[in-house]
Amino acid sequence: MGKGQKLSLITTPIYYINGDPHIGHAYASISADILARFKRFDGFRVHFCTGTDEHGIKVARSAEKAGIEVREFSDLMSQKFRDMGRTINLSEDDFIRTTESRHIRSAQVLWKRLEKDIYKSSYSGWYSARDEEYVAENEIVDGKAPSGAPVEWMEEESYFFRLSAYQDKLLDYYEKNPDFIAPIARRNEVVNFVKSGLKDLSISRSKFDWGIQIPGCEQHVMYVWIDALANYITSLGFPDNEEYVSEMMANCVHIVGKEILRFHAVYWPAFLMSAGVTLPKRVFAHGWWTHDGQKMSKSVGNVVDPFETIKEYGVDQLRYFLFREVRFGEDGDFSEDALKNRISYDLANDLGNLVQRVLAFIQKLDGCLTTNYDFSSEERALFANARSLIQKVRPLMEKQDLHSALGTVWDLVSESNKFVNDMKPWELAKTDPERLNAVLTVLCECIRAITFGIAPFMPDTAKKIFDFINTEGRLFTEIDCNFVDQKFLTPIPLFPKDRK
Ligand code: ME8
Repeated sequence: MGKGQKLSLITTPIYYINGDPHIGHAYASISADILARFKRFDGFRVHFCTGTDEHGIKVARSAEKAGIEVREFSDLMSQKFRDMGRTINLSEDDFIRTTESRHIRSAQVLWKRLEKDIYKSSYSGWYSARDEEYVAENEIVDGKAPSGAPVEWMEEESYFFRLSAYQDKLLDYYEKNPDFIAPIARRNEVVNFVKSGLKDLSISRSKFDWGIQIPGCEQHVMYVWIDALANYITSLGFPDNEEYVSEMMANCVHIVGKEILRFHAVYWPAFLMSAGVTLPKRVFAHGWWTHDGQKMSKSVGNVVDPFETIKEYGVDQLRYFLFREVRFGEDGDFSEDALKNRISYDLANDLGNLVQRVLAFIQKLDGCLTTNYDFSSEERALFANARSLIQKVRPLMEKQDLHSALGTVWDLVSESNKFVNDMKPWELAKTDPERLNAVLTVLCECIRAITFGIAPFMPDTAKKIFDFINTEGRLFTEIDCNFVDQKFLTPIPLFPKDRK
C-alpha cells in the first residue's frame, strides 16, 4: 500500500439479476462513479466496486421462469450489468459476482466470525421474495409488503443472528458518528426504527438451495442479504489482508437506494461489529426516479432503458442531467423533455458556447496566448474564482451533494459567459489585441477550472476540452499551470444539435 496516500472506498449496491438494468441502476452506479473519479483527481487511492447479487429465491424463480438453468441465467444477466458499466462509462476497479469462489469463501468466513451471535430456532412469518425481505405483521398493508410486493407465509427451521443485542451499540454508534447516515431525514428514520426495538434476524433458508452453503451445515443456505452485504469486504480481499480491509472500510462511502438503507445502516454495521471488522464511514441513501410521474415497472412498460437513452442523447448528457435535475438524495421524475432542455440550455448554450467562443478567438491569435498581462481587478476576481473552484466543490462532494457541486461549477460557467459578453472580445480583436490576450487568459483559466469541475461528471466531454487546451487533466493539482506559449487546438462543437 502506498504509505501516506489517502484512501477511499466507494461502492454501489450489487444488483439483482432478475431483470435487465434500468435507469435506476445506472443512476446509482453513475453517482458512485462521480465520487470515485473526484477522489482520484484529488490524489486518493480509490477502490470503486460494483457488481451483481445473484443468489436468493427471486433470482432462482426468474431463471425458472425463463426456462434457463440458474447458473447459465446468472452468467447471461450479470453480463448485462457489466455491459451497462461500459455504456455509462463506469470506472470501477472491481466488478464482483456473488457466485464467484472468492466471495463464497469470504461470506463463509464472515459467517464463522458471527457464530457467537448465531443460534438455531424456527421462523414463521411473512416474506417478500421481490424485496428479499422479512415483513413484520405490523408492516403488512392490504396484505402486501410496504413496497407493494406480495408476501408469502414462511415456516422453516432457521439460523438467527442476535440483532437485538446490537440495539444499544448501534444507537451509540449513530450518536457518536452523526455523519454515518445521510441524508439527515433518512438518518432519523433509521434511528427511530432502531429505537423502536430490534428483533433477531433469520439468516438462513432451508427450502431452496440457490445460495451460499452455511459452513458445516448442508441443509441451509445463507439469507441472501448476508451474502450480498459481504460483497463489499470480499472486493477488498477479505479474509486476507485485514489491515487493508479495515483501512479501506474506515474510508468507505456506500451508495444505496433509500429502500435498502435499513440493510446497510442497521444489519450491516451490526454484522461488522460482531465480526470485529471496521464499520464504513458513511452510508448515503439516494432517492428514486419515476418516469413521467409514474413508478417504473416492467408490466406498465415505462422503464427507462439506459442503453437506449444514451444511444439517443449521449452518455455525458445523461450523466449531467441525472445530477443536475434533482438534488442527490431526493426522488426525481425522468422526462425526455427535461433531458432535452438541460442538453440544449446548460450544455450546448452555456458550456458548449463558452468553450467554442473562447477557443475560436484564441485560434485568431494563432492558437497561443502570448503575454502575462497586468490584470484589472475584475479580471483578477474571476481568475481567483477559477482557481478556487475545486476548493468550493470539495466539501460538497464530501457530503455527496452532487447537485450543488454541479451548480457551483455552472456558476463559473455563467460568470465566464457574462465576462465574454461584457468584454466583447470580438471588438478587442480589432482595437486592443494585448487586452484581448488578457481577457482570453482569464477565460482559459475559467475553462480549465470548469473542465476539472465537470471531469468526474462528464469524463468524455472533459477529455475533449483538455485536449483543446492541451492540459493533461489527471489531478486537481494541475489546475494552475501556465498557459503562456502553449498551443491551443481548434475546438469542435461539444454538444452538436444534430447528434443522433
Ligand atoms: O436491492 N430509481 O438490488 P436491486 C433510483 N441486490 N434508483 C433505483 C431505482 C429507481 N427507480 N430502481 C433501482 C438490491 N434503483 C440488492 C442490493 S447491496 C449489498 C444488495 C437502484 O437490483 C437503487 O440504488 O433491487 C437501488 O438500491 C438499487 O438500484 C437496487 O437494486
